[in-house]
Amino acid sequence: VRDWNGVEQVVLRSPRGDYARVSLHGGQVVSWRNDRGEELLFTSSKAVFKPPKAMRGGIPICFPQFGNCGTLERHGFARNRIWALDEEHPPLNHNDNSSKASVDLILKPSEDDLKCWPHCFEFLLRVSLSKNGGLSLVSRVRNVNGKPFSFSFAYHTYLSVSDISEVRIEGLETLDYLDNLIQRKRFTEQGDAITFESEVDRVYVSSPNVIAVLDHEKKRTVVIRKEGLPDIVVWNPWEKKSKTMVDFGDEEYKQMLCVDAAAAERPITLKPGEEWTGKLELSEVPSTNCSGH
Ligand code: TA6
Repeated sequence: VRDWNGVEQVVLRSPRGDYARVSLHGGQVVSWRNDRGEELLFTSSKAVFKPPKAMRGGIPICFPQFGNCGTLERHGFARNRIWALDEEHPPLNHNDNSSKASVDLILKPSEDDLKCWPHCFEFLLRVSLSKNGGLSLVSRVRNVNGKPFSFSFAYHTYLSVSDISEVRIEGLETLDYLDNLIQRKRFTEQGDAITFESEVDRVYVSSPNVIAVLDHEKKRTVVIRKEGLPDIVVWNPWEKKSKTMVDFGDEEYKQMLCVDAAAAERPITLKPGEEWTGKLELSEVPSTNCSGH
């Protein structure tokens, strides 16, 4: 655990030299590097690190709301809060010859949170780095014996890519998607893989639990595995939209792609005492050619 700009961060390392850094601000993974020291997540060069505002990049946790609907701030308040280390499970390192280095963070609602979202929840987040450098995030949300409540959720994952026009996503073919650019109108994906030549902001619904993001230039594939999260949100603001965001460099849209494992179309409902688990696993696979995965 170390202090960074006044907020604690936890650094996880693998025996191979892979590395992840988790900030207690927002419970946000802010860096994930492979054993060659390459950064696999995007962080804007203009990212503003000013708690409580979320920092643009890494993997912000969108809870209890994904999107702009409703009364809460966009994507909910969890990513704008300071989380605590879960004392019951102190950070674990590989030198404890465990299979994973991991840290457990916890978020509970403040009085102010309960004013804008009057539900008693406990949110446990476990971030782990496996021996082969895979990154996993497990979220457990429990309804602490209040009234039933519903929430939407996303791991808002900013992947670093070499050139967005050379990137393709495999695994979402033939799925229905809601297009956020046209009032969430529903379409069916026709392509054999998703490629990018303009702004994209889509929720692919009822998606498979394994998809691949292939970066042709870097000869790299990031495999995304998920559980408990039916949807995949795909977002690239492209040039015009990115110029409207102060914390987004003008040309940076070319080096990023958000591929978010989410529960966005249909909220998740928990009865008192019930618990939901949502899991994300990211692994980097060097791709010799970018056709197969
Ligand atoms: O990922 C989809 C999305 O909802 C886009 O519509 C865009 O708003 C993006 O998230 C960024 O949201 P943020 O609050 O991180 O700037």
